[in-house]
Amino acid sequence: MHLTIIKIDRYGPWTLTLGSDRESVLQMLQARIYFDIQRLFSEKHCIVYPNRFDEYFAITNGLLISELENIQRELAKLYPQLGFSMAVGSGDTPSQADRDAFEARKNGVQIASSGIYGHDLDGNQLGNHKTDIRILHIDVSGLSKLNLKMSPYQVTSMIFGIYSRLVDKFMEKDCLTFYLGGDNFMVVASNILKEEVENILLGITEDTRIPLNCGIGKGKTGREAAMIATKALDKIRELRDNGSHVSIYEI
Ligand SMILES: Nc1nc2c(ncn2[C@@H]2O[C@H](COP(=O)(O)OP(=O)(O)OP(=O)(O)O)[C@@H](O)[C@H]2O)c(=O)[nH]1
Ligand SMILES: [Mg+2]
Repeated sequence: MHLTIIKIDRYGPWTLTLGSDRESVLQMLQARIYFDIQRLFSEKHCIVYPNRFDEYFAITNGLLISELENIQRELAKLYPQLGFSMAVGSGDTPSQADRDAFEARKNGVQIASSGIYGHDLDGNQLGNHKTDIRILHIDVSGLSKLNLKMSPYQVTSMIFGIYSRLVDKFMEKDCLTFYLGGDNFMVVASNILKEEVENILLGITEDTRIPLNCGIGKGKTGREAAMIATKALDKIRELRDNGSHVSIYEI
């Protein structure tokens, strides 16, 4: 699979130039940048996961290098005060792709216009459309009921506890977990078995007493895999409405 990690260049030093009354300005800017990055990649059937607000992971299977260059140019036009570099990584698992992107950036291997790093890629494609991407969409079952018993901040603490456990457990399986807001997480997975997913989620529920549901989807592009994972999650809700209790559903 192929991942592209987009980074705002020299962001730290640049933030200092705004003076001390900068935090609200930075938050507004980061929200806008995330909007534009998600928009530009989504138009090309990729999905982006935000990573610590100043870095973004895009699932870029099937994207052309030229399309990546176009996105980079668009971002430069929208934010002339900043620079955006991209590191492309590939691997059999999401963790390997993350590692590969990291190495390419570290070694300064530029594959296209300045600021796009990567190792050997198959032609002009950032990935092979034939390789399926697998995404898990995980969410808390019945968060609304918990909202009646817990304060907003208690809910946050609970959600972050789950996030931390998901990150650790799925990292052991070479998968990357992202928090998407509310009670939603997506795991970029490779060929992890459904039983392994089940064991991880049951373990977390045992620790936290919080039930989790998980939809699993496969697709040729990031957006397609995410869409099918969400469809699978919605199917669990539909089954529940009809009286059957299933917590993992794969399409
Ligand atoms: N990012 C994202 N957030 C969502 C999605 N659906 C719901 N949310 C958020 O998650 C919160 C909880 O919604 P639900 O998960 O539908 O509520 P619930 O009571 O847990 O219902 P069930 O999950 O069906 O048991 C909502 O308030 C939204 O903030 C989604 O598909 N993606
Ligand atoms: Mg929920």
